[in-house]
Amino acid sequence: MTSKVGKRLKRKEDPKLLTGNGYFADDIQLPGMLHAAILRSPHAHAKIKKINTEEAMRAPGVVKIYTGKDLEGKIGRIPSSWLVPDANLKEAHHHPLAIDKTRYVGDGVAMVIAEDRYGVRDALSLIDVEYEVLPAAVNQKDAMKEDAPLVHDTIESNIAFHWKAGEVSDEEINNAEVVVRESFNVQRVAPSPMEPRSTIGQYNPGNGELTLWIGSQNPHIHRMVLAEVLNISEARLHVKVVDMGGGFGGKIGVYPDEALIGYATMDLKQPIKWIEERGEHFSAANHGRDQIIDVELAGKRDGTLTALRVTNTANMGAFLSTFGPGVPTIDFGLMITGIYKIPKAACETFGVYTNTTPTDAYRGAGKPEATYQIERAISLFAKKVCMDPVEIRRKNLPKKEDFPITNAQGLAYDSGDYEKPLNKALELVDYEKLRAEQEEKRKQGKLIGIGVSTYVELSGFGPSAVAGGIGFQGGVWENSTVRVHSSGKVSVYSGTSPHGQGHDTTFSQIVSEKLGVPIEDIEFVFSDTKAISMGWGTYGSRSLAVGGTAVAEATDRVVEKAKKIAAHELEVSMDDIEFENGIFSVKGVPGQERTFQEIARSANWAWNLPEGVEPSLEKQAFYDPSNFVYPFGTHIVVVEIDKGTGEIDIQRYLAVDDVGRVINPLLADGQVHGGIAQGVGQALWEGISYSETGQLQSGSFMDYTMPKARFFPNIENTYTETLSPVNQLGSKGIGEAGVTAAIPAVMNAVVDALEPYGVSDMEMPVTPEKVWRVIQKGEENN
Ligand code: MCN
Repeated sequence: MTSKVGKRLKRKEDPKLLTGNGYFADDIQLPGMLHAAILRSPHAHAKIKKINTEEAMRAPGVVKIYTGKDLEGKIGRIPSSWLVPDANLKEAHHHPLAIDKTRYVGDGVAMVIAEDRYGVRDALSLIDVEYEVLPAAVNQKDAMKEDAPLVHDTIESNIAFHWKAGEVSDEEINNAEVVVRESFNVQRVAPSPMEPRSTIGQYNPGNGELTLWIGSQNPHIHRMVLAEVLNISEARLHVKVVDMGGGFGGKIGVYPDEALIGYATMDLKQPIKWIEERGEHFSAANHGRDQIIDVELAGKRDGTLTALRVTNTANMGAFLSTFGPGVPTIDFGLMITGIYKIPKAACETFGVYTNTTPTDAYRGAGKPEATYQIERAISLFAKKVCMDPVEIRRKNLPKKEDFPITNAQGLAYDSGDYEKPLNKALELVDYEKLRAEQEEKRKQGKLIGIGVSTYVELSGFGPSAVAGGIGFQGGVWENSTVRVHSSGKVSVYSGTSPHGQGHDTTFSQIVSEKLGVPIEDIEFVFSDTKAISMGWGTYGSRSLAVGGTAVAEATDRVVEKAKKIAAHELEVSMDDIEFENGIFSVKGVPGQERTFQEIARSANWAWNLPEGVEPSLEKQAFYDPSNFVYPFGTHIVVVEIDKGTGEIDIQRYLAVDDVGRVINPLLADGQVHGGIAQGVGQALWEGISYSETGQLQSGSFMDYTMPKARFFPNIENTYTETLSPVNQLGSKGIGEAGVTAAIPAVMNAVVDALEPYGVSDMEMPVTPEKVWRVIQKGEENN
C-alpha cells in the first residue's frame, strides 16, 4: 500500500520526538568539550573605555577570554545579504564583538571559554567593563531627526537605506473623492522558538576541517557566509543541523556568535559549545517587524480603490542583519496593494539604524506588515463610504478571468480565484446571520466585533534571477538527489532544512506517489552541507514549492531511467512501458512486468544494462522556479470584549486558504494554526518594549506575553484549490499564510467591536489595559 499526495498522514518525524529520542544541539557531547558564554552590553549605546579580564581569567576552569580588540582583523565582518538596488544602502561594519562602542542592549563585548558550562557564566560576571553611557537612538522616526544620536560614527545619518518603488502623484491622492490617511505601527516582536540558538564547534587540525553544528534554518547559507568571515574554504567548513525546536525566521541570519565559536574552536583546537539562554534570545537574537507605516488610500465614493501611497519607516536595529533590508523593501514594498486591483501604488521605505537589536525576517517577513496596512486601510475606507467590509473587498478583487495579473508594483501573481475562499468563508460562518446577531447583541450592550481579511502573499522564494535583481546576494533555487539502493529503498537528499515543518513526511509522500515505494522505505537526508552539495534552506514558505519540486523532478528522472532498464529487460521499446504503483508493465501484455525493487537491483548491480545507460539509480535535480507562487484566502474572526476588564475573547476563527495542491492537509492545518497563533499574538499580546534610553523592558517571558493554547478557540480551517502553473505540484507555500491573514483579521474585529465608542484604529498589541481605557473613555463620553 503506497502513500499518496493529499493524504492526512501523521508525521514520520514525531514518534522519535514524542518519545524523548530527538537529538538537539544541547545533546551533543564531544570529548574535551569546552563551553562558551558571551558578555553582552547592558547599555543601548556606550563607549567601551576599558575591559579588565584579569579576575575572570583567574576563575576556575577559564581557558580563554576574547574581547573585540583581540579579534580585530582576525574575523571578517558579519555581512548583510541585501544590497537593495538604488537605495544608497550604507552597511555598517559589523564586528563579531564590539570594539570601541556597544550599540544595543545585547551587543557582544567579550567571550569567555571555560571547562564548565556553569563556571563560564560565573566568569562573565567577573569581567569588569568601564562604559561611558551615550544617548541612544531608539524610535526609528526620532532616529531620522538631525539631532538624533548617531548609531555609527562612520555613517553621516541613521538612514541605512532609502528605497522607492512606483509613483503616485499628490493629485492622484488629493483629488480623489475619498482618501483614508492613517499611520500603522507594526510593533517589534521576538521570534521565540522553543529552542534558542546554538553553535557547537569541532576542529580537526589534521585536515583543517571545522565542523559547526548551528541552530540554522539554512546551513548552506551559513557555510557560504561563515567560510568568508572565517577565511576558510567551503570544502573545509562542514555545517550541520540536528533536530531543531523551531526558528520562525530567527535562525535564518548569520550571527556574530556563530563566527565567534568557529574562530575560537580553530584557535583552541578543542570542541566548544554555546547554547543561547532565553534572556539572551530576547536581547541578542534578531527581532521581527518594527515598521511604522503611513498610508494614503484613495478611491471613489462607490468603493473603487484608485491609488495607494505608503511610507514605511523601518527600524533595522543597530546593524543590517542577513535578510533585514529585504523585509521592508521587497517583501513589503512590492506587496502593498495586497489582493486588490489598485491601478496606482507607490512605496517609499526608510531603513533606519537605531540602538536596538537588529531586526530580520520573522514569519511572513514584510508580507504580514503589507497585508496589515492594506487590510486595515480598506476597512477604514469601507466605513467612510458606508459599505460593508465584505462588499468593498469583493468590489476590488480581481476576477478569476483576469489572471495572470500583474500588481501595480510589477509582481505577476501566478494564479488566483479570490472569490472562491471568500464565498466559502462567508457561507461557513453564515455572515449575514453573524451580522444580525452582532446587531442584536450590541443592543444588549455587548461588544461584539467581526473582522474579515482577504489576503494574498508571496511565497516559494523564488526565481534566483529575480532575487538577484532585487538585491539579494545569493540564489534561491533548490537541489535534490534521489538515490535508490539495490534493495529498492530510497534516500532523498534535499537542500531545504526543516525544523518543525515536516518535510520528511510531505516530501516522502511526493516520492512515494511517484515511485510506488512505501513511505517507510524512504529516508530523508537534509541539513548537512557535506551530504548535500548546496541548498538555500527553509524560510519564505519556499520549501515545498521550490525544494519539493526539486525532489519531484529528481524522482521523475529516476523513473525515466528505470523505465529504460525495464524496457531492456522486458525486450520492448520504452514507449510500451507503463509504470504504476511501483510496477513496470508492458502495455497490453498482462504478466510481463518488473517491480520497482527488481529494477533498482538491476540498475545497481549493472549486470545487464541497456547500451549507454550508466550503473546506479540516482538522479539529481537543480530547480530554479520561473516565478514566486501566491497563496491567498479569507479569514474571518469574531471577538467579544469584556467591558469590565478589556479582555478580548476570540469566539470564532475561520480560515479558508488556497495554496494550490495540498500535499498533506494534516500538516498544512498545523502550519495554518501555528501561523494564526503568531498573528493573533502580534495583534493582542506580544511586543518587545524599549525605554526611551534603549533599555530592553521585555527581556523575559515575565514581560513578554506568548500566546498559549488556552487563549484560542478551536480554529476552523479549510481550503479551496487553485493550482499554480509555476511548478509541477501545482502547490504554493502555506507556512506564512496564517500569520499574514490573522493580524488584520483580528484587528479588524477588535476595532469593529469598539465601534460603538467611535474607535477607528488601535495600536497593537491591543492589551486588556489599552482596551479597558478606551472603554472607560467611551463610556464617559456616551
Ligand atoms: N505543505 C503542504 N501543501 C502545500 C504547502 C505546504 O502539504 N501546498 C507542507 C509542506 O510540505 C511542509 C509544510 O507544509 O511540510 C510547510 O511548507 P512551506 O509552506 O513550503 O513552508 P516551509 O517548509 O518553507 O517552512 C517555512 C515556514 C516559515 S517561513 C516559517 S517562519 C515557519 C513555518 O514555515 N517556521 C516554523 N512553520 C514553522 N513550523 C514550525 N513548527 N516551526 C517553525 O520554526
